[in-house]
Amino acid sequence: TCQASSRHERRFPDDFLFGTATASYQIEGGWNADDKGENIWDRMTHTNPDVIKDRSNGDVAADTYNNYKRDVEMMRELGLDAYRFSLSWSRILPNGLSNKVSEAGVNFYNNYIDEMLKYNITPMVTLYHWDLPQKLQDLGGFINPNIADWFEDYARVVYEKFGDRVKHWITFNEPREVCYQGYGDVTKAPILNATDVGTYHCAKHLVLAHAKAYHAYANDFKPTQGGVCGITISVNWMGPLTDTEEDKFAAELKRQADWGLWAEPIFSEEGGFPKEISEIVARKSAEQGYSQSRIPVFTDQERELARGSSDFFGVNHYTANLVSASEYKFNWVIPSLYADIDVGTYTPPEWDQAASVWLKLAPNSIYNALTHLHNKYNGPVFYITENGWSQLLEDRYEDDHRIKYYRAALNSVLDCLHDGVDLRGYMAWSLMDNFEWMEGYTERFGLYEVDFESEQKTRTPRKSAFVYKEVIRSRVIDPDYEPETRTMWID
Ligand code: GBH
Repeated sequence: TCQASSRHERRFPDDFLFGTATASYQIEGGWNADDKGENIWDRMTHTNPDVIKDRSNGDVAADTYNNYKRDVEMMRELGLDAYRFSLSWSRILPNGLSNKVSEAGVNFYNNYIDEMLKYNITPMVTLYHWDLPQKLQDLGGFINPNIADWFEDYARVVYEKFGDRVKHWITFNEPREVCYQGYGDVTKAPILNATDVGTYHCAKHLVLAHAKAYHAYANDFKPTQGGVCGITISVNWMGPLTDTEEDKFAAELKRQADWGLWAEPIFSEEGGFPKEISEIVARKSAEQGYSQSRIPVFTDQERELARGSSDFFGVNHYTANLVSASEYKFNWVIPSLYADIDVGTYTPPEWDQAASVWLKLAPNSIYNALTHLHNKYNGPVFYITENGWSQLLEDRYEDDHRIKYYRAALNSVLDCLHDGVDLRGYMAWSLMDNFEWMEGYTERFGLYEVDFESEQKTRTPRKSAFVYKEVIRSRVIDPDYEPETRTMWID
């Protein structure tokens, strides 16, 4: 990386979009407000509360459904250029299908979007951040190939309702977490635990759903609305533990399993699933007595539909692992995605540890991940659509670890810009504390603390909020900046 560039080059361009990110189920509440339909997180947390660490749920969460004006006020306090949030599919289409559109749901998002635009904040909208309408789950969710048409129908509704004002669309947030954690494991709804085939069948159908929604926009909305449509994939950096060919190949397999399954069909020249993974799974499936490979293939037509179907690459980035062909292996259930690739991962103990077990401050990890993707996929446009640090509630205002993490991350962003990565924006996760999925409210990612005990779900800026505000204002990272007050203001 470039340490030596002079200070005036270590600046964020004026048109670089600084923002924060959230997701509908994690903040909105209003789980049954008006005619909103039930989604898979409502169902799972209500019928199976033990799967959530503190037995909590998102029924009320930060109550953004009633507090959206305060949220926009916080965006103004921070001086954000952009705000990334997601739409609750079953708030807009209570049954998941497009025959019935909820007026109340559409009104809520109209108000939210209009309030942002009033203050020149660019909305960046995710269509799917994990809250599938329960009705569609009952029909198989992402295992049913019809999901691609259902998702396209939903996408057309939201382009039509909001596309006059929303110019940045993200179809899916983190396909790996949807497919592996939700279908191939039990760490996200719908906790299906179909370890052998769940991840792979979900992966194919999710890619096709994305592609159909992309083409619907490109063909029928983009010509008049003029926005962009892409996908967000979680890309943590996976480098080799040692310089041996075995470890380098192990790291490549790990990258293909973590994000290649979704990125290759969309961003690569050839399209389709990563070859090495397809070969391994086909061989193991035969050995295991399956009549067909556990990983499906794309027909030529499907491959062409998905290839090139994204205007940008959205990256959620948090951390890094070192990958070994022989050491540090975990006892994965056989067969499953990670048993199929059969590699080990390691993180050095000297990397700072967040409250989340999986999250450490890994040096240069944004630079390593983005330059890799830049070279592999011929320099696409990137947005970092999430990046952030968790703490326990105890730290409250003084979140110095988070500040250290953000400064390191933003320096890594500057290294990317310096080396020609076409990175257009950075969204910090998160604007405020929220429902952290299986961890409930025990892990906090917010620049603003939320008092979930209070009636108003009171939001209070942490120190990191002031530090981020100053970066956005000045477009440089001042390593010594200390806020002079704990009281926020709007410039
Ligand atoms: C993002 O996922 C999500 O998009 C966002 O909703 C979430 O709140 C945020 O990160 C913070 O977690 O428990 O060892 O099985 C980030 C990627 C990948 C992080 C899966 C948690 C679970 C690892 N996530 N990981 S483990």
